[in-house]
Amino acid sequence: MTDETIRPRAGARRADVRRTTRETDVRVVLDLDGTGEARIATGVGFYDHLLTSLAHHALFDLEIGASGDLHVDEHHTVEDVALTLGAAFRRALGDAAGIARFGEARVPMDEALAEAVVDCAGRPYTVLALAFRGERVGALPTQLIPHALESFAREAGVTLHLHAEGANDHHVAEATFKALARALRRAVADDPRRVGVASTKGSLGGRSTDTTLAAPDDEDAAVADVGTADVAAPRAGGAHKESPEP
Ligand SMILES: [Mn+2]
Repeated sequence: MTDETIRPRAGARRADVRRTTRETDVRVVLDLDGTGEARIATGVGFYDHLLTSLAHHALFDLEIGASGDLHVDEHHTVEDVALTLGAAFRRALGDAAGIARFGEARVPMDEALAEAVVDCAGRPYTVLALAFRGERVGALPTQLIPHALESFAREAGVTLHLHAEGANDHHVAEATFKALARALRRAVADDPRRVGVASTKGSLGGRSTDTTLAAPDDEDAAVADVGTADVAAPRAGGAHKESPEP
């Protein structure tokens, strides 16, 4: 190997996570090194649209199947899909060795403009300023969009700063997910000059180079890590069940 930009991966960055509660049953299959192929079926059409856009612009392959208590409302389904996607992201990223760690992007959609800045360091935090004007876009209540992003960040162990404004809520939401996608794509990309993790601590948050990963500081943010079949889910009654790598 003479080209330093070609760094073989220790393993595929894929995860297959299932999360089941009395309210929802969610399965997420995620490949961080995909082509943007998405098959999303949450039962909430505009949410499918946003998640499809996320996968497409992040170049993640993403399959999401969810059946939830939509007869109650969209809340549990939207939240639990986001939690499961976050868990899959964290698991797929593994020890995060060799990645850029930080990413940012600004994406317009007609009159709307969104900015995303992310840190994939195992530190769940969200700062959101999303200027929605109405109560819903299609079947998705706009107030669930920040809730979904917070839920994703918590389980993914990602710091998210997202700002977006515009006259049309569909545009604001879509630009937000596209900006998030582009920022995540950059953050998880290889830094060919980086040996090990991009942290002076030597580990990123709860991640380490060991196969048994330490829990993050915030117990609420705990997710099933490598070798863990079941852990308590953040919302009552849930558990992640992670399929073994193929
Ligand atoms: Mn909730």
